Amino acid sequence: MALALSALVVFATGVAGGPALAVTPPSVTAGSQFYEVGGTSTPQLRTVVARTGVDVLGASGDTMSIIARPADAEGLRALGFTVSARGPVDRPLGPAAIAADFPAGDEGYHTYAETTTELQKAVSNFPSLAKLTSVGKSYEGRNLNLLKISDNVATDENEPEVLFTCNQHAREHLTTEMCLRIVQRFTSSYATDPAIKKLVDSTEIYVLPNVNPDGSEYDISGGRYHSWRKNRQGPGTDTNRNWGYKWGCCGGSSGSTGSETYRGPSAFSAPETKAVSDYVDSRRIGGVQQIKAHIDFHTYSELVLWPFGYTYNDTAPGMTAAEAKTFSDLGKKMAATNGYTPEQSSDLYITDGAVNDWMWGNHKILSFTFEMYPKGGNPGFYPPDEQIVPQTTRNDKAVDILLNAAFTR
Ligand code: CXA
Ligand code: CA
Ligand code: CA
Ligand code: CA
Ligand code: ZN
Repeated sequence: MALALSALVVFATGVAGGPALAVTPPSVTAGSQFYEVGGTSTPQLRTVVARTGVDVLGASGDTMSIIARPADAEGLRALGFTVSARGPVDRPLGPAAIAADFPAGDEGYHTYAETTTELQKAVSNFPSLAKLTSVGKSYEGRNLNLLKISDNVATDENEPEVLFTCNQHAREHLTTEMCLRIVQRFTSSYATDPAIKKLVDSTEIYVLPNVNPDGSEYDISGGRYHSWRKNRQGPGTDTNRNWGYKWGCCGGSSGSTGSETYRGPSAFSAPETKAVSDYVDSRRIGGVQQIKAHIDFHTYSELVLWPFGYTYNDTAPGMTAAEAKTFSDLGKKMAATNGYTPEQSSDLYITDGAVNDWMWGNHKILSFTFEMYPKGGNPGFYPPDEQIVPQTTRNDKAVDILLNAAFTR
């Protein structure tokens, strides 16, 4: 039974042994390998690699980690990069064919159902501090849960609002744990920690632990990991290339459905980005955006990133030199507490349609991306669950700094 069921899952997903999907991203193509690409020390060189359509996992120093087919690796070598294979993508099958939880050994991570339960527990344990709503539904119909944390939580008070979003990319599971850490800390430490109480009393904290629940559930289905990045709408859209600010403008996303950075047919074509952006739009009240600051958590590379991503320039229409300095000062201040590397996101590589450009470009929200642990390719997207506590607590001070920054805006 288990065998038949896992064979069925393999068939349905088109991974290893099943028929090729009509559209097959490199990360799920038989024969795909992890590679390290040397000689990628500048944003321009990293952008060249990203534009070839290989699956970029992270970048550190002069090396990028990617998933690619051997033919892609040859192509990169022909372009002059040093490319070293680091092993096959597929991980061994775990015992379960149905994902009641994460693969064996990683059960400390929270599935979508477990995450929802944690949010419900926060509300039942701290009803005056925590309120659970949804900003809408994913493509497959899951609620995009939003937890508000504040004193007098039922009332929309005139306090700076701060948004934390996690798991836009399916396989970046450590980020959901980061959002849950924020929920835990600002509810259970409220009564005992005066610094926490002060922040909770004076702001309205919004936590959206999973922007892409269809993708993250798919990624752990069948008792093994699938290295899935996108949402689950048709061939999958990269939600972090689907936001409606200079969408598709600048070669920082792909129009090919099979690409890992497929931007979708139009801005906000993904129900997930549409729902979150509608929610943020709705927080513009009487012409004043209530949300002042935002972090979108990703993995990996240990970076603090800020807009704009669509251009290498530090300043642009909608980004004065003074505003760019505000971003870089605050980004550096946060990075000094967690040991990440602070930089404008285009210093990594060019992106268009990413969340931070929209949050800042459309709403003047101080919007950052944190690329969490690890720094390099190992253990990549799948750190053992023992890393959850150290790698999420690592960002406590940076989160507090962002909340404090919301006051001065
Ligand atoms: C990123 C995030 C936000 C703006 C620009 C760049 C990096 C992110 C991506 O490419 O979307 N990297 S990641 N998490 O490996 O996909
Ligand atoms: Ca679990
Ligand atoms: Ca309040
Ligand atoms: Ca308010
Ligand atoms: Zn990501």
